[in-house]
Amino acid sequence: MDEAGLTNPKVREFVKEYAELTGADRIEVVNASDDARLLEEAVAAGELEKAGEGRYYSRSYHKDTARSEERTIVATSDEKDRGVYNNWRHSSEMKPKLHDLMRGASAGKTMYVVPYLMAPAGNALAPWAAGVEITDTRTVVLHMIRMARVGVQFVNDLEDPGHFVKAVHVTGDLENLGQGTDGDKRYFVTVADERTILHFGSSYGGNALLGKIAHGLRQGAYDGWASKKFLAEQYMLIGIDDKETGRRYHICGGFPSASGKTNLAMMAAPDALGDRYHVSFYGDDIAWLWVEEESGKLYGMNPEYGVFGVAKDTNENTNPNALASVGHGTDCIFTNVAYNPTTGEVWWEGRTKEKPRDRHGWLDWTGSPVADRKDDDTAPWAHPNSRFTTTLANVPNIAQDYDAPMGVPIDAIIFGGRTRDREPLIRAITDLAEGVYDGLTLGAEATSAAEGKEGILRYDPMSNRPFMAYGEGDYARHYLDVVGAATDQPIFAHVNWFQRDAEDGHFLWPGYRDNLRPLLWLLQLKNGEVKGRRTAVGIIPTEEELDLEGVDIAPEDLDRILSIDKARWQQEMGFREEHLGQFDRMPEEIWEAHRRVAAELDSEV
Ligand code: OXD
Ligand code: MN
Repeated sequence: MDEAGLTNPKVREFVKEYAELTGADRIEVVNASDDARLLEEAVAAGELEKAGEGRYYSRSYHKDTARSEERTIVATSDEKDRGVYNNWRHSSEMKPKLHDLMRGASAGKTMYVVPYLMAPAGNALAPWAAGVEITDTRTVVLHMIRMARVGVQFVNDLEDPGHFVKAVHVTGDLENLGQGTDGDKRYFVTVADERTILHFGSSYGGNALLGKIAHGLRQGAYDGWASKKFLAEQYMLIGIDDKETGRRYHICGGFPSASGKTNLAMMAAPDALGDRYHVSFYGDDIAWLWVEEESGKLYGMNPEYGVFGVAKDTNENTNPNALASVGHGTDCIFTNVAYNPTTGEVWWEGRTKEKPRDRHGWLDWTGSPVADRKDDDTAPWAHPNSRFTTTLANVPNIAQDYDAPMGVPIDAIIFGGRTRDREPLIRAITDLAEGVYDGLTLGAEATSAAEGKEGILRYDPMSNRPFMAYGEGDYARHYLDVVGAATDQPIFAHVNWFQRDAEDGHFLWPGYRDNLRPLLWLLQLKNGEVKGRRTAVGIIPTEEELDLEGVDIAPEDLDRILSIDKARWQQEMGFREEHLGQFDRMPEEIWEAHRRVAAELDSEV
């Protein structure tokens, strides 16, 4: 610690405590400048392989490929923090349990100490963004360097030396943890009122990169509520420049997983509108929101420094910017995609229409040669949750000011479900309580019988269901308070790119780059430049208002995505009532919004 210049005495105490507990052989403090050396070491040790020049490939243990929601727990010392989704447990139960699991579990290993900041340096929320992850896995360190700002400078000079998140990651013996069985030994615990994260039993993604989800979402949400200062949301964040007027707008928003959040965040303007508009990328997964003191406006920033993107279906058509961000020389890391060690190529389902024709040399995500497969073996080559990890600066349309301390003023907050009917292309909501109500009733269609019944959403409030840190009613209250305190209220909207024809199932809206069009309409509505058409569930664009230059869409399809199916909506209101009824202390404003929408639907002809 001396050698690395780690001077914060509280951090040093924390490191010593866990070095003793886990029994690690040696301690290594990491700065971002150690990246090249650590990459080399990881390649030499066989933890990473080279995927061509300046790109890397890793494979996780085959039973350790995704976040585990059942094993994820928020613990505090106050039972009032129990919510429907946060798997609350008392910290006096969980801390000893985790300490027992971690005791001696890093023996023989190096304990890496990764000081990080989940904010641009100097940001108003930086006091809640400092943390130290200690981990016994080198590839976790390499991911953290890409996903967060890493270095001792982020914790050495804290105003309060003890105000950092203590994040402990111990991998455990992956082959003997009973993943997914009754004897599952994994635990991923955020002790939120002690700002301590204890994760045991995985080395993958959100289970192991503790800055991202455990701190950036769960701990951040709890801190934002406890301090009354901010929100931590699973939102993408983009800027839209109107080159004609010189105005710049910022939109953030939440989408349940597999609803196209990364593609939206990295989108380029459609060709027909490209001369006038430019979309810039701030982040694809997390936004922290607060009211900026001087202007009184709602501001947002992406606390992350990189993208941990789902590889599946990423291609030249769906997301060319993502592909460019993982090109040669980017030092990106692929995990669990298909890999060809002879050529250094990588591939995943949806990368190209057809699989690589020459199968020679290709290994699937488990490391087995695909050439040895039987003809009828249809198992995917890449794991469906295979990922790419790359820093924000590698994304071609990264916003110029992505690293600026100030953050950006938020003009609109959008929620996007994935629903085959009922939800129109866009409906704008100008009332705060109705906007929050809409976010709380966000969901995506159940995708299999096990997950729910057809036509009934799997609700995912604000796309935060797996990241809720405290009670949902208290969360709604806090959201209303934070956004309600802003002088210039953002406009809300619900979007849906996924409506399908009832008969042949084709998508009614082309999606991808064309998704900019309804967003431009939303900004025009906020500016008073268009009026839209009022409905019980929000304002929707008229056909004339939506800029459709260069879009190939049948008139009857357009009509469908710009209309409201009253009967389906009335049915939905019943489901929503049940959904909201589960939560304690749901603010009266939210229930009023629900009743207002229901009454308007009933009174509409
Ligand atoms: C997630 C992620 O699991 O962003 O949502 O990785
Ligand atoms: Mn996410």
